[in-house]
Amino acid sequence: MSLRDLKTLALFCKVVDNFGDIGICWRFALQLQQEHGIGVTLWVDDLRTFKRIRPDVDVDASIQHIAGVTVRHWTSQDGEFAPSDIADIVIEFFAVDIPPGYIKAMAQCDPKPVWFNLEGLTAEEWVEGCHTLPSSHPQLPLTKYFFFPGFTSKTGGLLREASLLDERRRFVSDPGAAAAFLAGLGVTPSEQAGLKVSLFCYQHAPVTELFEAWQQGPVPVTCLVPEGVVADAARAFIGGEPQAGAVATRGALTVRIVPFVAQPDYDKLLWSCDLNFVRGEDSFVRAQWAGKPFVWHIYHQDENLHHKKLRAFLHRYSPDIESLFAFSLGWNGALEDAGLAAQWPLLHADLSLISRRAEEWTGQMLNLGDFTGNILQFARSHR
Ligand code: TRH
Repeated sequence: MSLRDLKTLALFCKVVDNFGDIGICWRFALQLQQEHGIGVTLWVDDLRTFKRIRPDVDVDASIQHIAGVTVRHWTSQDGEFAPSDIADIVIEFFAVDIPPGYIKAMAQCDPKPVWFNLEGLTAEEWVEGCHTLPSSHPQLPLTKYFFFPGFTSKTGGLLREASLLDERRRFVSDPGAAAAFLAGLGVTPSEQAGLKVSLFCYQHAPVTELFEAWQQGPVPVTCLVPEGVVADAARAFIGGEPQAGAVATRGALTVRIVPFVAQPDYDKLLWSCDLNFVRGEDSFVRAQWAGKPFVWHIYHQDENLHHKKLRAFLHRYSPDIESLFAFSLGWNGALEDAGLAAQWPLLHADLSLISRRAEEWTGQMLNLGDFTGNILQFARSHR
């Protein structure tokens, strides 16, 4: 049987909630195109959310080309497709249902495209038993493979651009880079002298409790909050509308609202801070590559399944750092009482230890290869 060239890829993305779906898909699409020369068509339903992380998106265009990627506005499940319309690799992100007409045309291809369902990132062990499992289509001669990102060699590893760590090393070794980047966000030199913390979390995080702990603490803290994040707690602290540029200092805490930056600059924000609060999946992974201490606010799931996922990650990442374990559980509502006022000084005292752990973890994750290289390698062996 002839082998199918793997020159084109169709990635279907539905923006379920927040920015993560499109954040991950855009990063993945760019890497496929820029590092592997693959012709990527990204089908995405919500162009307005996409524009927040990629400002040059045209929210009214049914098709557009951005940085070498073809972006199609995915507006319905209708549509007839011919085998010639079908990409060599077809990827459903987070198990979205792709248009039935597209699947029908996939079945008419010879050889067939390689078809994946990409799942969400979890540290739970069951993933290793499901990663790359095939699933036959009930009616059509097609096989779909389940592909999972992860933290072990029995998973697809983590998304990472080839140049990322070199870019980070250059940035952090240039003492003026962080100061200039933060100044560009409006952060003053005196604010930069404090413990710099970026805060990206969901609205339900115990932010007010954390602000109180910082405000009454002995350590000057400068908390940078991207515009639109935890607006209620930010508004209450600042005493005014939390738009970019708003700032207030109470006790040892300064809270500054910074712009919601384009995706590449978000890495620089993480690299410029001493401690990063991240959430969901993409910023969570970027914080791991930033090699700095981070606290993860996990995406909420029914029956508190997210607490199980959180514990699974903490057991892998920092089983022996009690302060990070306890603070993370409190931050995610996994304890009766978050107790952040008591937990914060313990976490702060361990920041050097946690920094060392962060760097070790980066090395461990590097050894897994990168998600994009891994999925292409699998596709080549299953076409
Ligand atoms: O926005 P999120 O909460 O997205 C979530 C998660 O991905 C979750 O796993 C998923 O199930 C849910 O969506 C549907 O968090 P996440 O994953 O960190 O995505 C945020 C994206 O926004 C990430 O790519 C970083 C980017 N970003 C910027 O580009 N600029 C910014 O200023 C900030 C704060 C974030």
